[in-house]
Amino acid sequence: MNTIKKLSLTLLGAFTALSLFSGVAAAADWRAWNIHHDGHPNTPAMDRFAELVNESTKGEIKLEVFHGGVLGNQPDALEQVRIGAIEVGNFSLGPIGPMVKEANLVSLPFIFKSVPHMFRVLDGEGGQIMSDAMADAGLLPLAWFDAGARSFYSQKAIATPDDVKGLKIRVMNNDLYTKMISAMGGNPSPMAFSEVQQALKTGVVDGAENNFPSFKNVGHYEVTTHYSLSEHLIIPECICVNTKKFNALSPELQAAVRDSAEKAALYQRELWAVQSEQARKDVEAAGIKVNEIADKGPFQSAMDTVYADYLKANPDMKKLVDIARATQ
Ligand code: BDP
Repeated sequence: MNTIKKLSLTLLGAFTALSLFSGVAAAADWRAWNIHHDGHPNTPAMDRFAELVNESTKGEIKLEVFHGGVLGNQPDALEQVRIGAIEVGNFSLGPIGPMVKEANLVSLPFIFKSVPHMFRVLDGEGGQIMSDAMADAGLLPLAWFDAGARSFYSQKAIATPDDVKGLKIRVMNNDLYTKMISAMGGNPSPMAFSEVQQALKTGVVDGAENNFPSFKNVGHYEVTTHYSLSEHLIIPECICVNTKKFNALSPELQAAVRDSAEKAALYQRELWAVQSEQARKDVEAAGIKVNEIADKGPFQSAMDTVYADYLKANPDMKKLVDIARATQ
């Protein structure tokens, strides 16, 4: 061994001993993924989460949020969090469904009666089963965000499932969504969120579906004319953390991170309530025609085959579906 190597090994040994016995935990740099930009309620909520983590852990965890999906598209970012290359993110449970079967409960169209109903399911036994399965898959949910309901938008009003017939509709990556569109006679087109505006603009797709804040924030309203309140999916979002990294923290740090996420989620829900109303007003002011759908019955019946096929292929999911349906 040459002298330089010997010297550096000695130094390394001394340094390790020092940090082991000094009692000071090394500060961890954590990165958070967020797909949204300024002007979307989740962006300040994630900033608040980072502030709270940095304050309450007294800098032992230094969390930096990367907005606008700069760390990658959502399915990729989810994989990154699962392996711990990114520590934490604000994710929709939609693209988590293909990775964690139990999380797919929320991607069954019309499974929830309303957003409050969704939160009641999440806060009960159903939510616990989903959380445990997500944590086992490396995506531990710390808190839930409101993401309202998703409805269709395109160049024409949609009032019945028949109006979807023949339309090419962008969906998030999840087989349940492609089946949902096919069951209405449409052509599903799974695509990354960042590509949707251009696809709508150039006619690569005829329509898409989302909530008002996302419809507005990334300019989909600039390239469509009608927003039809089908409200076919009510999908919660999480602040999800890499399970191993979270479990490796001291109980005190775990409590601080969890508490920060819960506070950030309460803030997000307040922002959501105000800003989703405002987003609707803004797109209407910009010329979007919003149509109510008084009878959603035909959309719901069109989903019978989706449920039947899904439960046939995943009989163990019946328990969660029953829990959601039995929740008042
Ligand atoms: C938004 C969600 C975001 C999804 C996006 C989409 O907040 O996580 O990536 O929809 O449609 O509402 O891809």
